[in-house]
Amino acid sequence: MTQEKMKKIYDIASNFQFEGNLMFAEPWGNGHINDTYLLTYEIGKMGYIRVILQKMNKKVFPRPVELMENIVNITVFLHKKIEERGGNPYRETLNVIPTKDRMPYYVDAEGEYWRSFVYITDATCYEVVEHAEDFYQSGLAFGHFQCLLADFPAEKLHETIENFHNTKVRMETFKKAVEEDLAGRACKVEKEIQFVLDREHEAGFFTDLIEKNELPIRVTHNDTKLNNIMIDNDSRQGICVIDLDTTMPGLAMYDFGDSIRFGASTGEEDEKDLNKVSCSMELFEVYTKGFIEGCEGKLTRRELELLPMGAKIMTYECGMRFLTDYLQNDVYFKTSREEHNLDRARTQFKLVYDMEQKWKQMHDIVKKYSE
Ligand code: GN1
Ligand code: MG
Repeated sequence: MTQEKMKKIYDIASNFQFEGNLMFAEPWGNGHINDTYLLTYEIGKMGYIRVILQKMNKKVFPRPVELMENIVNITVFLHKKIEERGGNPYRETLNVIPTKDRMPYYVDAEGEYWRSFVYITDATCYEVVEHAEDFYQSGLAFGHFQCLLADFPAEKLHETIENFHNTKVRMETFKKAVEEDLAGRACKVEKEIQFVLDREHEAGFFTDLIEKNELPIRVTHNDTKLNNIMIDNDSRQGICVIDLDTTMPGLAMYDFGDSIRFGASTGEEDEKDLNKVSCSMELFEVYTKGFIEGCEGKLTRRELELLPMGAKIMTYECGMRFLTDYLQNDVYFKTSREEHNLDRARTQFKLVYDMEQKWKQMHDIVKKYSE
């Protein structure tokens, strides 16, 4: 970090209810949206304490006040539930650290919004599944998260990003991006554009069912990547679900599907060598088992049947979003190389294609755990 950036972080940090002396600040994690830092404080003779400080992305989340209201409501609700069940509410949910003015966010001189969370020690976020058991644990934890929030008053939640998993609307945005071709890149990705268009008839699959009131709307996380879960280093349990920015009313299939697209892939999300990318049926199976168990019997027969569709549509949608961003000159997701978004889009399309080949197998696996 530059000296200037470091100074800025120190200034921002001084507005929060932190105690002790700030010793270090370092960039943290691999999120594509917000800027995250890990701060280490020394408190007298008690040793070191760490906290997370995060600058929220205002372009992606235009209403940060509403967003933080959601997060406070969700985390306070989870904190109580976990306590009642005899768990550790400082490890099993995020906890917001307020500012000195007792606000859940701080607005700096440039109008940027910052927030802070208790840091969860001795736990790790993984970018790829190293042990199948960890992926099972993440399924269990995301299923459990949905379950804990089953009686959360959903009407209290603001929609932080409108139409977030409305694949039909995502398709319209994609087609507009192709037409406008702002970055002049469309000619380089004709094959990928065609891949999306060939499957256009599936884009409205879930939105149509929602319109017809055929599926239960639940409070879902909506961004259930493996790296949005912390796995305890000792017990190897999925200890805490993080990145709650998109927790909103949604479908169980979204949460199942987004986990599969990221965690059941044999390659990283931005892998350039597509030969390394496929949807592992072994990983699909362990996640399915974990997620269904974590939901504690709350999923309806129809929801269970639609889990494979959730995987396919979430992967398709995400690939479409990466390609849209590539066409729009990389304005949404953080990138660190010229074709980063294109590489990401390609892995997603490879996965969609692979799922299409393994469609029957995916259904058989879901059936096996749905009895
Ligand atoms: C973003 O913030 P992060 O990195 O967990 C994105 C997700 C995408 C994901 C792709 C608010 O998640 O929707 O699926 O990147 N979050 C938002 O890796 O757009
Ligand atoms: Mg994240």
